[in-house]
Amino acid sequence: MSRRNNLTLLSFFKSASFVMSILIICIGMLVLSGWLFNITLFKSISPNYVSMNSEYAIIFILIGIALLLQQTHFTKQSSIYLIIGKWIAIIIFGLLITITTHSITIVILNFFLVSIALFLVKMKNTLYINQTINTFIGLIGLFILTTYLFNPDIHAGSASLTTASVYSGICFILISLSLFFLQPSSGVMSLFISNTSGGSVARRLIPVVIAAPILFGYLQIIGEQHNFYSASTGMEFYYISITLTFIIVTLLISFMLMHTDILQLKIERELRTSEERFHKAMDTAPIGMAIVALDGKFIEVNKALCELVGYSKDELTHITFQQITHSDDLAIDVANSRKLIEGKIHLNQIEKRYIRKNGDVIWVQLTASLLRDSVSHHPLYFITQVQDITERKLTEERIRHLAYHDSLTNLPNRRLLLDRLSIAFDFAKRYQLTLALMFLDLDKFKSINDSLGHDVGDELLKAAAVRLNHALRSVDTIARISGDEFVILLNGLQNADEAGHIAQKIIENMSQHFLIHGHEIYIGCTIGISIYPNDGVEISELMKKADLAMYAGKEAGRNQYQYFTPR
Ligand code: GH3
Ligand code: MG
Repeated sequence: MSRRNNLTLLSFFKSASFVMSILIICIGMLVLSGWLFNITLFKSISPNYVSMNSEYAIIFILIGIALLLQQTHFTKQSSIYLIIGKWIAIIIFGLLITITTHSITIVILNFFLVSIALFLVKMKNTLYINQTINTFIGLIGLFILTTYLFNPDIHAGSASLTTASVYSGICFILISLSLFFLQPSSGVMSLFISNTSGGSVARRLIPVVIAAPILFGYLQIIGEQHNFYSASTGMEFYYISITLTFIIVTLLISFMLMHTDILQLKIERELRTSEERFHKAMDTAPIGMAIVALDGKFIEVNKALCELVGYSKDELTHITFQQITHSDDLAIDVANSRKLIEGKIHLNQIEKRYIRKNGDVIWVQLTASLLRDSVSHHPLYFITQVQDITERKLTEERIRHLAYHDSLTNLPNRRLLLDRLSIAFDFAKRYQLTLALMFLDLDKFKSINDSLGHDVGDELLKAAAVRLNHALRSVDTIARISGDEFVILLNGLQNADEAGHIAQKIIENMSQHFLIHGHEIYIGCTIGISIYPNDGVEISELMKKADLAMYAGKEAGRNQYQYFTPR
C-alpha cells in the first residue's frame, strides 16, 4: 500500500468515526421519540415489537455526543471538549449504576465497558486497554445482533429476542468501530493500514473476529430450540462461558496485535534512526558521496560532493552523472556502470574528470558499488564515493612532464625523443615512409657564454628553442639532448630532398639576430641529416649518422646543413 493510499484510508476512518457517532445519536433519538410519543409505527412492522428501554436510548445519545466531543483534535484550545467527553462517560457510568439495580444483562455489562472505553479514549498509555475493550464491545454487539438474526421464531414472539436487540447490537458495533476509528493511526488500528506482516495478520483476523460471535449467536438459538438451557442457570452459564471466551479471544488478539505492533514500531524507529544516522554520516563525510539511480540521476548527494562540483543539492538531484562527466571519461564510466549491473564487476574504481558548474575541470577518484534488493537481487542504485584528486593529478602531470622535458627550454628531452622515434620508426616501417633525423648544434655558442655570461647563454637557448619550434610542423618533434645540441625528427616526408629544404629554412631563420637582455646576438647553426631507410633502419645508427653529418658540416665551415649520404 502506498503512502498516499494510507492517507486516504486514514481520513476515511476519521470521517467514518464521525458518521458512526452521529448514527448512534440518531438511533438513540429514534428510540426515545418512539417512547415519548408512543409511536406505533414499529408495532405495525413487528407485532411483538418491544421497544428498547428509554434509559438505554438516553445512554446511546450521550455516548454519541461523548464520541463527537472526543473527535476534536487534542490541542490546548480544544482539550475542554475532551474533558467534557470524559465527564459524559462518567455520567453514563453513574446512570448505569441506577439501571443495574433492575437487571444485570449482557447489554448492561456492555454499557459499563463503553463508559470505561470512552473515558480511556485519547489518554496516554491506555491505548491498548481501550482498544481491547473496544474489540470486546464489538464482539458483544455482533453477538446480540446475530442471536436476533438467527431466531426462526422472530414473528412467533420470543420474549428475550426483540427489536431492542437490533438497536443495541448495531449501536454497540458502531461504538466499537467509532472508538477504533477515533485513533486511526495509532495502536492496533495502525496495523490495518500498515503493509507489513503485522498488518496482513491483522487484516486476516477480521473474519475470525466477526465469525466468533456469529457462531455463538447461532449456538444460542440452536440451544434454545432444543431446550438445552433447561433452567435459567443454564442460560446464565452459557452467557458466562461466552463472555469468558470473548475475553480470552479479545485478549489473545489484542496481545498478538499489540506485540506485532510494538515490534513494528520498534523496527520503524530503528529504521528511522539508522536512516538519520546514515544521512548525518553522509552529510558530514569529508568526501563526496551520492546515491545514484541506475540511469545516472543523482538521487541523494552530500555537502562535500556539492562543494566539489559547485552545484547545489537541488541542482544536482535534477541532473545525471553523465552530464557532469568529462566527455573523454564518459565511455569507461558508463561501461563500468553497465558491468556493475550485469554483475561482471563488484566495484567501479576509476579516476575521472568532472566539469564543475563554472566550467573548471577537476580530477576525482570514483568508487561506485551497486546496491541490490536483498531478496530479488534486482539492482536498485549505485552508491558512489568521490574524492578530489586534482592536486595529486597535477603533481603527477608535473612530474611526468619534468621526466620527459628539458627544464630550460621545455622541449622534449632525450627520453621523450627516443619514445617518439620508436613510434615513428614502427609506423614508417609498416607504411614504408621516409623519415629524416637532424642533428642541430649552435655555432660558437661557448663564446656567447664566455662574453655575455651563462644567463644570457640560457636565454639564447630558450629563444632558439622557440624559433626552432615555430619553423617546424606540429607532427615533427624537436628535442634538446644536451648543451646547444637539438635533434629534430621529420615525419612523413615526400622524399629525402625535402629535409634539405627544411634545414635550409631553419638555418636562415636562426641566422636572424636575437635580442637578449638588450644584446643583439647573431648565432648560426649547423645541421647534420640522416634519412630513413636510406641511411639505416635502426634508431642508434641514424642518430650516429646524423651526428657525424653535423660534424662534417662544422668542419666544412659551420652555418650549413649536410646529409650523411651526400645528394
Ligand atoms: P661549435 O660551433 O663547435 O659547436 O662551438 P661551441 O662553442 O658551440 O661548442 P660546443 O657546442 O662544443 O659547446 C657547447 C657549449 O654550451 C658547452 C657549454 O659550455 C655550453 N653549455 C652547455 N649547456 C649549457 C647550458 O645549459 N646553458 C648555457 N648557457 N651553456 C651551456
Ligand atoms: Mg655548439
